[in-house]
Amino acid sequence: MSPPACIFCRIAKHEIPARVVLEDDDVIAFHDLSPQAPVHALVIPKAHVVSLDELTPEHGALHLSLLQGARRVARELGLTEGGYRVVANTGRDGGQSVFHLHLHVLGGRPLGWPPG
Ligand code: DGP
Repeated sequence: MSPPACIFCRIAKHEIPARVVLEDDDVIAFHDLSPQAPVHALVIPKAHVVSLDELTPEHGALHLSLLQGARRVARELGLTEGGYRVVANTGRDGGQSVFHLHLHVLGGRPLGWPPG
């Protein structure tokens, strides 16, 4: 079910604009509104899944679609050679602020570790 107020559900349905990088039947990827690196995109399932913690075996091939989506975004945005980071902030302590599962794909500069 898709909560009417979920901003990422609305992006997935093209009800609100986003700079889309790629899209298929299962996932859509778009540039982050508030980039934390020279390249910062998000890969989301089109179906509403709250967080990585709610992505279960019942979601089947969606796991693969999301990971391959991140890889395809990295290729599309020129990150493959230099490398990149894929992050799923999950829940309160994980720093999640939008409660529709998303993979951050970050790159374009050396990224620090550990995260804050
Ligand atoms: P997180 O804190 O892990 O839940 O990341 C949510 C990200 O979503 C954050 O980096 C900003 C981004 N974001 C929030 N609202 C929008 C939006 O309306 N459009 C786009 N493109 N990105 C958004």
